[in-house]
Amino acid sequence: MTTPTTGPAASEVERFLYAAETELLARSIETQEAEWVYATYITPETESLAARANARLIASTVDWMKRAAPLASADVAGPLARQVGLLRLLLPLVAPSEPSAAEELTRIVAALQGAYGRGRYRPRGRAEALPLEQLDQILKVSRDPAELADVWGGWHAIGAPMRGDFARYVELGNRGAREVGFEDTGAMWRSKYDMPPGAFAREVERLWEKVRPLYLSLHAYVRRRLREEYGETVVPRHGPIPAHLLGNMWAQDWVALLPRVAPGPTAPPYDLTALLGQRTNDPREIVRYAERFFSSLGFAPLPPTFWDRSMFSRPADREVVCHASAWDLDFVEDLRIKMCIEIDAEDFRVIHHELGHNYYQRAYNRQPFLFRDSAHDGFHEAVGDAIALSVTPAYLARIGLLDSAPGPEGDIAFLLERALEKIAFLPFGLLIDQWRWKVFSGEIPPEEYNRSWWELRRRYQGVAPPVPRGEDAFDPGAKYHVPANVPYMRYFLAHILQFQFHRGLLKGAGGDGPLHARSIYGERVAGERLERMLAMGASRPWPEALAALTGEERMDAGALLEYFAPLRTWLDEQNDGEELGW
Ligand code: X8Z
Ligand code: ZN
Repeated sequence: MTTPTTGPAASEVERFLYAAETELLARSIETQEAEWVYATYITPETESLAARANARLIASTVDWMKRAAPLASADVAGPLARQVGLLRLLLPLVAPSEPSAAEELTRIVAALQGAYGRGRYRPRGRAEALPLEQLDQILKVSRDPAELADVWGGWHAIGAPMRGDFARYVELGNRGAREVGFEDTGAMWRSKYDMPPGAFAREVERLWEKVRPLYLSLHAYVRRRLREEYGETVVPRHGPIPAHLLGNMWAQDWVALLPRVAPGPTAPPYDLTALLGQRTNDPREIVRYAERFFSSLGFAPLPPTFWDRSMFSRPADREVVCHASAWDLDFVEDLRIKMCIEIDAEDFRVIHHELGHNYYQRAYNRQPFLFRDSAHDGFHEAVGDAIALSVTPAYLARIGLLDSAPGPEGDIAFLLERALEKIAFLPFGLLIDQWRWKVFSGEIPPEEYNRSWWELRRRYQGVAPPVPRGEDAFDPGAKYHVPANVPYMRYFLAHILQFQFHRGLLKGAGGDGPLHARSIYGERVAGERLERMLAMGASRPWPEALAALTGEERMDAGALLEYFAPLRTWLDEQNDGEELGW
């Protein structure tokens, strides 16, 4: 390596980063505290506290970014240059430097989040307005298309009032992103993957093309079963599936349909919701199951403060943001989850997902502040899900939740359930940010927000709204991550990566058999390898982190396809005579 002849020396960059990280850590903690209080106690005052903390964090981050610009060309060793680069990508939103615009933007973002959290709807014929969890429950169990359409439309109405604020958020956020050198907020989001933003957009398309045939197969099978149930006037033979019939508010997870789409001989051999309900009505007990899984891999138990400070249930006396999330308030060990846990199979999975975040956060807590993050954001979302792939029927039997492990005759039902969760999700995971990227770039103007949303929903997912939706509605606002300003492509990536992690973790683990039947429960060697990757945080480009776990440097949908191979064969047989697509 050559000695730098121009530009600042490494020690100067080091001093700069030390000062920047010290201040940003303090500001970030302050913001997390305000955000936590707001999300667990929505009032006008907590909203304003959260907005102000965010404004201070953004201002300070932008200030450090601008001061870092002359250092970017510094010929210093890798880690310092990487930290300076990550500083530019620290926030999902940048406000314009003009104080009144920054104040307006942070106020809007907090208000949108609160509007979502307070959302309720009183379904026809009911006495009370219900929160999202209960509306979603109706979507899971009702088979009356009129009731389903009512509940679906009622929840989606919460989006309409957000439209103006959302358009303004796009405008102001873009101004901020341009001030710090990005084309727009979407380009900033696409820059977080150790490759040029254009290459990243192509990378997600590449992955989608690999899994699309499996999605088409699942879609055609489910459409036929729903057509048999509801009749061809409700579910068309060749068209998209009506979105209110899929057992989930956004048609992103179709697991609720399992009892109706699994035919007799492949009927689900057990009902995890019922098994959990027989054990306990205490949400903490359900969280303990997931904690014990991580312990079996060699991870230390969660700290006592986790149990004291987390929010596990919807409080009776105040408004909260129920959408599940995992936190690390001091960026060291003040780990928490915030979730309105229902004792059921879905939340059993979500808890594993959330704890994946917490164990990741703790594993990288000795890195410099700017490296206290995942290799890329899809990694953060994939860890807990990869663990949950090890929650096999044999594992459930091993921990005593099931009396005995079902034989391979249950495999198709099991894989169908997993596909209704994971494969159904893929196009949804992809399209949210396809939409937002175009919104941020201006390709989709405000007067086309809803039309373009449904065009993408139809193109990728093959679903359609129960009634025509015009520009008086703003349906993206009815999905948490849009008002909450959380990028979404991470979940698409995680749905590919988690299978790759699962396959990688199993290398060298005991036992054999097909991917879907294997579990890393109790496998210390797998646990050590996982810990090593998690502890890297964001210190190295993500291909290196991926290689540490799997030996592979590219994201690869092959593990997912291998996992579902037996189901693919079965679906294709079932689809004989069906036309795929819409
Ligand atoms: O938002 C989440 C997690 C919190 S990080 C519960 N997920 C996405 C969603 O609910 O839409 C997990 C899967 C997709
Ligand atoms: Zn998550």
